[in-house]
Amino acid sequence: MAQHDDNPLRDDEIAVQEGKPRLDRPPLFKVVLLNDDFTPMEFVVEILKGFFAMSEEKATQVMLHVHTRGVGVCGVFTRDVAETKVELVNDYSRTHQHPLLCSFEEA
Ligand code: TYC
Repeated sequence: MAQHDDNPLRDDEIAVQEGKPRLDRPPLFKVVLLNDDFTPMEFVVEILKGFFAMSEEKATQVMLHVHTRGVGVCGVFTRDVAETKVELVNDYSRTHQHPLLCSFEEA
């Protein structure tokens, strides 16, 4: 019996439980830009291109949406990425002395 249990090729008696097929997805957050009366349109377009990898055309479209509607989505990210983007954008705007506000909310 010992002989037969010790045989490394005999694995047919081990019960194997399959794992759950996937992990839950992490919560996602929308990074948004708010309109104001002072930040130049070109600066907002530069932000959308530089921090959110938008083309000139897409960035102009999103900037005009924010300009007319008051708020617009720049992208959807996990919490850490959203927090970092908001901090980088707000720091950059402050450095250039523009009041542009970026924030995030659960998607
Ligand atoms: N309203 C600004 C202007 O007329 C432009 C602007 C657009 C500012 C989007 C902020 O998030 C913003 N110069």
